[in-house]
Amino acid sequence: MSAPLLTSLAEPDGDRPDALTVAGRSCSREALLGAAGAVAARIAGAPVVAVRATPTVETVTAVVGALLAGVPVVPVPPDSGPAERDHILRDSKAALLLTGPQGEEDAGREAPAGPAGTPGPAGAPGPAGARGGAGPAAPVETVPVDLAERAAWTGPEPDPKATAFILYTSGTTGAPKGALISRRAVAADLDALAEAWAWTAEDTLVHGLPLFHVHGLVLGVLGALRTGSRLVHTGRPTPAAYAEAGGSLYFGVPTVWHRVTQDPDAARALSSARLLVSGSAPLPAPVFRDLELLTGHRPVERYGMTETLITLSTRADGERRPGYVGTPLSGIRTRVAAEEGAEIGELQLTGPTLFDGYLGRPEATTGSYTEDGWFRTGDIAAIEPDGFHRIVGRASTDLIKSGGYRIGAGEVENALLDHPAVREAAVVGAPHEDLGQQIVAYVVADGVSEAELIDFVAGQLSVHKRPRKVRFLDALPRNAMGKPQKKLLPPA
Ligand code: MLC
Ligand code: AMP
Repeated sequence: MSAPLLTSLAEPDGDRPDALTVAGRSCSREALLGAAGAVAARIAGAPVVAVRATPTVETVTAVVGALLAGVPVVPVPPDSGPAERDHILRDSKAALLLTGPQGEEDAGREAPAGPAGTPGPAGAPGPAGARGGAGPAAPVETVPVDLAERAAWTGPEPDPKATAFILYTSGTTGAPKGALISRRAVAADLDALAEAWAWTAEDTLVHGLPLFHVHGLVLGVLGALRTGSRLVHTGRPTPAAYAEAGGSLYFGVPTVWHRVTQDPDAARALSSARLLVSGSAPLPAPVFRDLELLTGHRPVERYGMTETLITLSTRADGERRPGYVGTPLSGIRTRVAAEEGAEIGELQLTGPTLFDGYLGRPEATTGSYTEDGWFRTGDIAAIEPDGFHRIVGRASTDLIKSGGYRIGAGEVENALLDHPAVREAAVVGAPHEDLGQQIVAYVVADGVSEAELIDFVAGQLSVHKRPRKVRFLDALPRNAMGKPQKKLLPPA
């Protein structure tokens, strides 16, 4: 049984002024705990709370406050446009939205409903903007997080089975689904990772990943708070910022590590680190080798999913092999469902870090498990005789990984089809040296430019879901049944 989720929050060095730094602003654990206590007091009893997940100390404070109060957190990507933000707020039924200082970063994308405690008028577009889909718009109250506030939170420790996070994640079709992640799953995962990576309060963790996904938020914030390590969030994951931060433990997606290898001076500055960790997408073998050449470190690779948290990893005290994501973390069991005689097949998992289903989608939840109760990752993998796992690819080409972000082709296609000039759309992930895959859209449309369509998608969904290229066709290739044949699309 794991210790309560936020056990190490006030320890060690509670008054060290730079225990937590986000985008250049620092605070002590004591200050974080006090400000989070004030958040907890304001939101206690709410069924769920959304957090506008900018890379700020306020976001960390909001998340910690909600976890103290036992209120499930729904992180909202700060650059999400109205279609995506409305879906998340509506689907999660969040009535409160915790934010940093208004207008701090992406001013103009979000109009607050009114001052704190004053919900916008029912039915009026509040912070959720123009709501798509059926049903009236629910008012969402914007609650600013004030770092100067202090309150000692004395509420009881929430049930470990309770939901810590509702993380919205893309499937192959339709809008993102809310994955329910329990407190005990988070605790079990962080403890298993701490063991595998020898991660302790002696470490300084550095990364600059977004605070609305497992990687940056669960590992990158709660991991530091649970192990007691210092955290430096660089705001953006740039090579220069990583080099300057002087940490011992670094997290990055492969795109970040690729960019580090393109900046040899920054890369060399990471030689003094203890461990470089890559995850969220396949780390190309040449990037692994360049990192080793420049930093002297063979990176640790770990594999995970929103629905399972991190389940496989190489270890601080073990072999690290390019192209391999290591062995199961403590408590995780894996199997490969291969056809007779084949070595590769779908990777399936069980263990304490698995999610509790998709919010309000029992059929999707059931469909993500085998009949005998193993979670179906949708990733194709092979397990070597020595237990090392290799991820070969995804079963469906309609789930794209670009820059470590998971993007459903269907969601982008639907956004494109919402443009009046677009009659047909097919979206694919094309191989890309830096992003792993880049989103390419094939459309049948008249009187609209590539740039207009890219901006249109960026305006509706999160900016990272925009196509990087748009190709115009006279018709999509289809089979005799009329189904689009993505394999027959011309090269990007
Ligand atoms: C560009 N921009 C636009 C635009 N085009 N804005 C509006 N409209 C347009 N048409 C702006 C962006 O807003 C941003 O501006 C800037 O351009 C750059 O955006 P980008 O091109 O998307 O950034 P890029 O450099 O490509 O990002 C690379 C990256 C990013 C690596 C930094 O992809 C990233 O952070 N990836 C991490 C994803 C992640 O954490 N995944 C984990 C999932 S959990 P501005 O103003 O903002 O600069 C998981 C589980 C596990 O997978 O195993 O971990
Ligand atoms: P997400 O739900 O955004 O967390 O994305 C999960 C997906 O990312 C997995 O299903 C994999 O396809 C991919 N992924 C994560 N880590 C790795 C890795 N180390 N190697 C290859 N693919 C990975």
